[in-house]
Amino acid sequence: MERRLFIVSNRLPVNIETHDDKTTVRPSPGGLVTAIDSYMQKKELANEKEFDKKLWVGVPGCTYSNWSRVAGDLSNEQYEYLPVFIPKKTFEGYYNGMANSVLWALFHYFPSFAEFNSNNYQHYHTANNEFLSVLMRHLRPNDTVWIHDYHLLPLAGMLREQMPELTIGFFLHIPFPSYEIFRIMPKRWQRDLLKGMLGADLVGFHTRDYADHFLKCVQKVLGIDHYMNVLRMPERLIQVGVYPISIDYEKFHGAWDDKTVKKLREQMKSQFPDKKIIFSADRLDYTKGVTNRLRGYEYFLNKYPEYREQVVFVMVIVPSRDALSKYAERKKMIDEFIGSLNSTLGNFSWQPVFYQYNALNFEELVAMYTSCDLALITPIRDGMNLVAKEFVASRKDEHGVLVLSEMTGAAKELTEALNINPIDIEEIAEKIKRGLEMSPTEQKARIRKMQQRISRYDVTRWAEEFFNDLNESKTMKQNFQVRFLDSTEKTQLIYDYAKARKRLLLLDYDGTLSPIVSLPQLAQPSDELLDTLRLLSSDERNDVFIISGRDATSLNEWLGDLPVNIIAEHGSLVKMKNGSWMQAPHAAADWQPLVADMMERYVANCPGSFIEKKRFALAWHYRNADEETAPGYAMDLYEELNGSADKVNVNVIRGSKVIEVRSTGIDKGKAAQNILQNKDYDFIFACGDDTTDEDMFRQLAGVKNSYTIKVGTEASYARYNLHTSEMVLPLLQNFGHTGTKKAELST
Ligand code: GDG
Repeated sequence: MERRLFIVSNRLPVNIETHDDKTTVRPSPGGLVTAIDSYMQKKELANEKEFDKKLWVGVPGCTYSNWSRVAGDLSNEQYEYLPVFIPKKTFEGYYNGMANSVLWALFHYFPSFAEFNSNNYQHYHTANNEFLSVLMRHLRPNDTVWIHDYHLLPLAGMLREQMPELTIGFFLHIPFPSYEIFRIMPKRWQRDLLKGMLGADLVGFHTRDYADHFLKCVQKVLGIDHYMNVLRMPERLIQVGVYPISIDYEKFHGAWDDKTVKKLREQMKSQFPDKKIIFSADRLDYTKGVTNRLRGYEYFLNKYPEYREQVVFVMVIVPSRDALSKYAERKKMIDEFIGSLNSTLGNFSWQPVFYQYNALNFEELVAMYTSCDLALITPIRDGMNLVAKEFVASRKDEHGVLVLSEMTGAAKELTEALNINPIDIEEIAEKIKRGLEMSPTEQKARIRKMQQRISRYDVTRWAEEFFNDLNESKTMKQNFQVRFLDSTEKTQLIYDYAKARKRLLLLDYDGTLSPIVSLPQLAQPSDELLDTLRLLSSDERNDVFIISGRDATSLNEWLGDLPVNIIAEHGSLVKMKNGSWMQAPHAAADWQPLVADMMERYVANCPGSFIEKKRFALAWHYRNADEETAPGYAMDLYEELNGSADKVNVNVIRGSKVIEVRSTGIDKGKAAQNILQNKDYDFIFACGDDTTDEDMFRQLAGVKNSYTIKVGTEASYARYNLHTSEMVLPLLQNFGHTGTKKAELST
């Protein structure tokens, strides 16, 4: 079957222009197109072709009738374009109202600029629905969909509902804010938007900070935890990753030698002979810090007057979102500031700022990048900022200084730039001076290092890493699922048990051998269970392990008389049958007083909750606490504990209505691994109900002759699910019964 990739973004990468009643259409390939195309080329060259067809879904920026007139002109393009037509009023509310007036403002930490309006929120959903409708007309279950940016936060969730099997990636190009900012939105919006994003299999961000903010918001708002950046929903897993976007390095580096670029560069230099040139280029936006940049420049000229007439600032602003009043106001502010600065500091022979409110073409832009002495990039917030990377890549001469705001995603990678806090006008002035006075040797060293990094991690690599992880998430999805053991598989399981010569049985206790009860001490084993365990463990072909998070004392009290092996506290303590207890090398308890203090506060505030003390673990249970309020306390405690976890070398685990803390390096997976090292089993059976059992299932995935069983209806790394713990004992009884009839079965 044809393998297809659907790219979804607000706008289609095409330019449609109508002049004198004639409409023309031209593809306008941006960074994303380059990234995807070069990734695919690379795959094809390696004979690993992944997609047969590429389709792009987005708003075309023209009317339906204009599109119909020109659509044929695009038929030979690499992409099939699927236009989404959104009624004007809906588009206005979706694009200007919600995306740009709420999400853009809030996600860039400008909460006072956010204009909350429930009609616009509704329009935002309706518009996302329009994208959904177009997609649903074309999609097949084995397709891959890659959704881009803040305009389309709900879309992955909408798609997932309709087509659970789809592979969906989502990438956010702007920052993801901290929870304190995110929570400013109405709660319903917070939940909807996050749930929407969680429709994807892979959610990508530019930086670790943005990913961490997202994970925290998901935990606070939806109560979903992550383990190593994987979020677990009842029915599936979602991976969260960091993919700093980059540029087409060769395009910018190679442009140095382009004839037109060369000519324009010389023109620029001869226009300002003997002057240092400072350059900046950005879209008109309040996030870009343009007025502060100008203030910093003004401060520099006032503090260091010897630089007057020795320097010019060439500033390009690209018009953007002019329908919004905030943007029109910004334009006015910039115009006025520049007018005043030029008239107060300038004279008939020198103008401090040269300003253009219009985009440059590619050659002009690179000519500016390569003729200036210093690029001054000062956003108050910026997801990444590609201008900084483009400037560095363009400098084939290994000259020029980058002054870069530490509030950009790019600052995390371009560590050799001169960093500034964009609010600090004095710092901007000092760094301008430092940059203009930097020796050519230092400039070269800094630019070289940054070029090495950008050329290695270019836009192709960005796409490659995203797709690699998206593919991995497909495999993860296949391994993590709900699959109930049916009667044929059960017969096979029992048959395999019967014919095996050396068997390993790993049995969790609470929720598996015994149902969950209100107090841990009430979960005594029934006589029936004890008889079954006795029967199984008396068969010399069997190694039976009770593998539990429980304390050793109660396990010993209840099961100590049986010839079973016991693993207590997730592996901290082990007792081989008829032997004595041994402690795992990593087990430690010195952290307990600190953690107990934290937990005590939660016991006081959350009536009904209690602490279970084990030798090497502490568990805060809230199964008997108020159902409404307890999960909130659990989340706070979890977070507080996690904040201190690294310092004291512990792991914090969220189980079913319990938060448990134990020494690092101890889990049921590692315990299972230790057992497997010692013997060659030809039948392995592992059964458990809790998140802690997933470590064991993951460890056994792919191990020959192994059957892993999850008790419960949630997705799991286990091969099979059993609905309830009541189904476990009859299965074990079947084993016991069959074991005695081995001869009969094997004949
Ligand atoms: C969003 C995020 C993130 C600028 N002036 C001219 C011109 N440009 C081009 C640059 C660059 C692009 O515009 C600007 O890229 P940025 O990264 O700075 O910002 P946004 O477009 O707002 O993008 C941002 C990005 O997504 C990618 O994920 O980095 O943080 O806000 O490519 O070259 N191009 C031309 N003339 C100009 O005058 N031709």
